[in-house]
Amino acid sequence: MNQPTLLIVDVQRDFCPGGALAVPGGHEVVPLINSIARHYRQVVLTQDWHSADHSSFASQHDGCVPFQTKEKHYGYQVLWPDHCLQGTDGAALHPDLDVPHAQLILRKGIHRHVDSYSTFLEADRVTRTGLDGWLTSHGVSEVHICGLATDFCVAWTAMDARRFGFGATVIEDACRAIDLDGSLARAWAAMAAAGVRRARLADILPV
Ligand code: VGL
Ligand code: ZN
Repeated sequence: MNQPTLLIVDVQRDFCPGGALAVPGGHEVVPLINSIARHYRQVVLTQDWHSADHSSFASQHDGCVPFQTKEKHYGYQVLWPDHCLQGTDGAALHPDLDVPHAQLILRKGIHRHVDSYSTFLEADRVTRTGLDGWLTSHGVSEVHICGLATDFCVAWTAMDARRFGFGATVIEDACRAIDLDGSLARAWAAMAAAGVRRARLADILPV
């Protein structure tokens, strides 16, 4: 199948206003994603899915506060508020997301000591989620990516898609960013350097 697969990244309650790690305007992507998803035959959803003692949480480090960085064995890690605890309402997909034909829901960030922004490779840059193999077994060569947050999970997913040899396009108006100390501009520059294409909904939707 030559059609791109749509990856819908982390459109979960905790990343929307009122949630534990709310992305500004995060809920706005829901109707936009609903409108494009039906144009894709193959859709994959992802969920950030942490244990309550996950090491990316500031609460797990004495004297640390959310949004500071800390050096870990695999590099610098932003410490986050507790979010997307496995099985909780905050970790649920946004209730208005309407993508009944999605084939795979992939949960990531499940290992306590390693974060995983990317849907392909965890932050140690070694542990695979298996998405590359899943896509390859389905004959997929290209992914379109939307969701939350542009500068973290969307960007890392898009760059890793390139690393595994897939064509990758981020649908920018179907994403929202956290934008921590310039992280959004850095993410777009890194994505461009990795050969990630950037599109808008109007480029994707049939006229
Ligand atoms: C995300 C921060 C922490 C994301 C996940 O989905 O972009 N950001 N965990
Ligand atoms: Zn997380």
